[in-house]
Amino acid sequence: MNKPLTIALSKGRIYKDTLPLLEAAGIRPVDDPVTSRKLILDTNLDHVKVVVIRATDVPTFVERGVADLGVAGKDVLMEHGGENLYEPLDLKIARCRMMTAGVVGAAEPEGRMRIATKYVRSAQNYFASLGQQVEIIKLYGAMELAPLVGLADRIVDLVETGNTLKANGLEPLEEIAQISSRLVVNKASMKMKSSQVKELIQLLAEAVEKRESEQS
Ligand code: PRT
Ligand code: MG
Repeated sequence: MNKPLTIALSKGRIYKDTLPLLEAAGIRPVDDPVTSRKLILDTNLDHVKVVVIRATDVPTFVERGVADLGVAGKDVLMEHGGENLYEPLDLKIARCRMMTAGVVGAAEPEGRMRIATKYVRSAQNYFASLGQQVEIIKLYGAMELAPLVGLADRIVDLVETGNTLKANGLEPLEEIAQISSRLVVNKASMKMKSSQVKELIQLLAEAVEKRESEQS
């Protein structure tokens, strides 16, 4: 007997890149979240559902067991604090880097640097690891604007192509972390639904391997 399994995904790039991996594991959502507006998607398997939520909410859903598994960016997990979750697999999708950036050619400011970011915890940990005292300014978006208007000296943000920074006269400086999306699993589900969860992890791991070997 198959126990019910709920998988938490966010819309956007994670959803798009996770679909082929789920497909390889034999799971296909019946509805498309972009067109259907449904938040709970049925799949080809009666016992498997997909919930579509905000990227930053995925760890909360999985930690609290309303989803058994989920896919979340390492950036989101670093901010959330992953202590109450298992993180058994790097799906190697939605890759980018978390970086500091500043105005092109700007000198390092004297005194305490002001850092604008939505990644408060990651930024704090990074500068603490350097023994550098900084002032963190929490923003919810458009971080690139902060150095341009004099709100901050530097930002901490995700960089993929670098085009967003460039378009705003900013340059990447230090790399804080390599980011990719991870499979996360609720701790109780790992025990209570062990064989199903482990089988799914195994199938996803094989799909990731296969895709990586085809790409290289
Ligand atoms: O929907 P909501 O806004 O709540 O969530 P979200 O914005 O986190 O979702 P989404 O789909 O935008 O991002 C989901 C995850 O994708 C993130 O948590 C990252 O792990 C991963 N990811 C990979 C990225 C990028 N690449 C990325 N480039 N997330 C965001 N960006 C943004 C970045 O913040 C910056 O604004 O793209 C811009 C930079 O891109 P380049 O190519 O110009 O350098
Ligand atoms: Mg977004």
